[in-house]
Amino acid sequence: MKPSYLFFLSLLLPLTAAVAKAGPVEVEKLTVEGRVSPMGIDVETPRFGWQIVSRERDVRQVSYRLLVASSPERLNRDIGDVWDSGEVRSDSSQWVSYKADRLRPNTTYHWKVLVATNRGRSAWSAPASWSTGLMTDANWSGPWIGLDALLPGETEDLHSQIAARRFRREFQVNKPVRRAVIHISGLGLYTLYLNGQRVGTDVLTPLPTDYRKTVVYNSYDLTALLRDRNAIGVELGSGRYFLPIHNPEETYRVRFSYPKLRANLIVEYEDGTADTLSTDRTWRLSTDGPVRLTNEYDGEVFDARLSMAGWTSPGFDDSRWLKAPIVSPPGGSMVGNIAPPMTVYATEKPVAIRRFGSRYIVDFGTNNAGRIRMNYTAADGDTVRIRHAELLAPGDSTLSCDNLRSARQTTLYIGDGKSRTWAPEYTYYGFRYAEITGVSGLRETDLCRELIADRMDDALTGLVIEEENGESLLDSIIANARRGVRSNYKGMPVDCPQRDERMPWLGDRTTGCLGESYLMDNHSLYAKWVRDIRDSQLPDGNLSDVSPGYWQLYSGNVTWPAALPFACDMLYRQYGDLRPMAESYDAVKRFLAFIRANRSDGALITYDRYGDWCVPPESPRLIHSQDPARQTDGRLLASAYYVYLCRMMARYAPLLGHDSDAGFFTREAERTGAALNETFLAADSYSNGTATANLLPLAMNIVPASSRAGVEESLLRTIVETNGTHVSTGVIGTQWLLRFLADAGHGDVAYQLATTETYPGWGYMVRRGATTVWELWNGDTADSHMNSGNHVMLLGDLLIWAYERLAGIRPDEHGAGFKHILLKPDFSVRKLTAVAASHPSPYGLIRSAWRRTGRSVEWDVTIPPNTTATLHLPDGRVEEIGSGSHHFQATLGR
Ligand code: RAM
Repeated sequence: MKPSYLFFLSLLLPLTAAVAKAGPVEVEKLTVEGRVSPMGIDVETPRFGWQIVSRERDVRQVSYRLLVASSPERLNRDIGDVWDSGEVRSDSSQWVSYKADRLRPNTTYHWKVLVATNRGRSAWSAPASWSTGLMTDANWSGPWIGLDALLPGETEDLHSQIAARRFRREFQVNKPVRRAVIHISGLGLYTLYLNGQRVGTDVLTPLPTDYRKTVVYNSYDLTALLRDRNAIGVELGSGRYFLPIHNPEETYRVRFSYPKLRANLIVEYEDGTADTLSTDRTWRLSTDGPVRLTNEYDGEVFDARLSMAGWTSPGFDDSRWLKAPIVSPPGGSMVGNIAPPMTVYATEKPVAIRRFGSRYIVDFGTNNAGRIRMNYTAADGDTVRIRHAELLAPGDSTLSCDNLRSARQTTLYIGDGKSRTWAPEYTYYGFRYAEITGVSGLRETDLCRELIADRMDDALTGLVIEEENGESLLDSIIANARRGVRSNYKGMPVDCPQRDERMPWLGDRTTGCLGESYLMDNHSLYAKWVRDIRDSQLPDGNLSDVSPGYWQLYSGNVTWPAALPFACDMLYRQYGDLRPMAESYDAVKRFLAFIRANRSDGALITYDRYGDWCVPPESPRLIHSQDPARQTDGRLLASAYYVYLCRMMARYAPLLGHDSDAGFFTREAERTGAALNETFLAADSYSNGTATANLLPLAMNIVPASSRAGVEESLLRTIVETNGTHVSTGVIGTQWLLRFLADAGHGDVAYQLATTETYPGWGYMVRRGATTVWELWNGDTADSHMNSGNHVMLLGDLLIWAYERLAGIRPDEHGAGFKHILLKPDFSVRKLTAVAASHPSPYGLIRSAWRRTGRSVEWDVTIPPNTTATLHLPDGRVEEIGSGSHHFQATLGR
């Protein structure tokens, strides 16, 4: 159900209720590296965070004391034998670094914290814990095992197909066990079983990386599952490691190798001794299981007749299985649990099932990404076929698969007459519709759709917008954005979840990552992704436009790789985490040096690869406009982004101890900005006067003061007069559009652009039945070969504008992670009567809800303890507030 405006008003109640009986201040939501109780992380200096809860107002932390103990008992007795921070006078309650002896691998640590505030002291928080992984490659034992060969029936071609590899190993436990943890990675994808049970609820593990550089592994606590006699079973699917599309001529596709497994199970006994069980030749391997063929794009073939009942339990006869061969390692360093693995985050019933002869067309009501789980008994030898698509063909009785390109998106299930629930394990599909054949009768209870994405908290990230005459179309647009963003999170942000691409294109997320952070807690995903991007860097500084670099596209353009510094900046701005930028600073610097050395002529940056990708074209069928008047000079795009990035580096240099770089980057920005103006600015308009050409220099503050008003007028003319207040921008321009208009006092124009129901626009997509965001403004009419129904790149800055300008919530320039908040809604939009939103910041929930009646505005805000805010009232007053809930009334200024 959609939250209402009143719901947001009510959000301040639980805060008070939670502490009604306790003292004035409490501490909760303890995190390590931004995550609640993470397991198996390899961070040497983890950082702690906590939230303060209080019914008092204006609460500020004065000091904290943090204890880390080696056992819950010690912690309970207030003994920090690993680390006792002592009382530290500081208002930091996020990203507080561990400062004690080196952490041990494969160890659980227990911690708690108490704080003193200006309103009193808290008691100790409830205890929390985290555990370390193996920390370094050297701590791993045992080789990788697998089968470096294709078997009969397997192929490595345009539709590569490989059967799942199954591994098993039995072992005995003879002494009382204190703790048993397995550290495991299976490439491309693995599922882990112990004693007949699937371990955990993660799916599509491990997270995707460039396996030559980084291999992610996961750690699972198996203590409770161990018996005297045990069996481990692991199954491997191909994922991205065994190339789903192999075309020797397409050398940009990275070919890794065949599926392989590495695991270390460490059993610690009560008597203080320990055993490590590692993958080696004593493990058994079989390719005769039911998962006959796996391919992320094409799907999976499951032959239930080959089920091998009991293969993950002790006592199964594996005497005919192979002794697992030792294979070469993938090459990358092992990195523990870098971000939470994916999971099934929602299960949905179909909204309609229609029968056409022997075929059933199932409609799930919305476009999304996941898989169908069947709860259907197929007769022995019968094949159930499930095909998936985003669209129906005209007539609505068959799927329209043209926009999937070569991806088959098909599950085949061959029955054995037994009842079981089944779903493909090593793929996901982008779809709204499915066609099912090979079943006799299909009821709603026979199937469901499981939605798959990274684990992320998206509670309390709502936004409600009311117009004079009721609901705003913007609510539907944001719902579509939310669905699209989530379905494209696949351990990396991919461009689309359906066709034979699903690639982590950088440019799609440059600004997107910031907007997405208002919909869900995307910190870990992007912290992981910036590492992926760094992994792709060549010695000369160049970065691939796709990272992890499954496609090696080193075009050396500026706008796509800009996602690296932009994502680092987002992580600092939204979460207060400076480490991603600290770790990427050098990579960004080298990238900018590469651009300067190889892509410039004088001060101007002269090379660009994608232009203002996907502007609305001149004809409805076209994917890319051929009309030069709609396109923006690539030199302008590249130079403007270069200026922006140099300024960003100048801002971060002193924060990261590179003070001497600041001057250099400032000069670089000035030089290139001046060259840009010199080359492109004439008669108060840049270049050929596209909206993007005038917008970028304005939004990035490159326009000389004397021309600002004129250029702004040119931009407004293009938007309003030439394009009838419709977007005319592509992926690049749209990243700046709405925010600039709102900030320049054209809130009504921004709102109209965002909500217009006629082509082109996001509202148009909604009116045409879209339930996600299209790749193309003309996604309903354009050629299908590059026309995904579920891309998020055209969102541009829409989400940022909605949360930061309409609801008015954003971190202040000097208050990274919402330590200091800027509350500044754009009350000027005439059509709007009320906006309410909440944002779960690292410090706690921020809420802003305003309503306008005539010229009078009522505004309720709440900010969490240990934050402050500057608040801009509609009558021009500016107030500084402390934590708690505040009510304001004001009259709109002129
Ligand atoms: C398309 C992708 C992506 C975009 C690139 C340039 O193939 O889908 O969204 O970044 O092109």
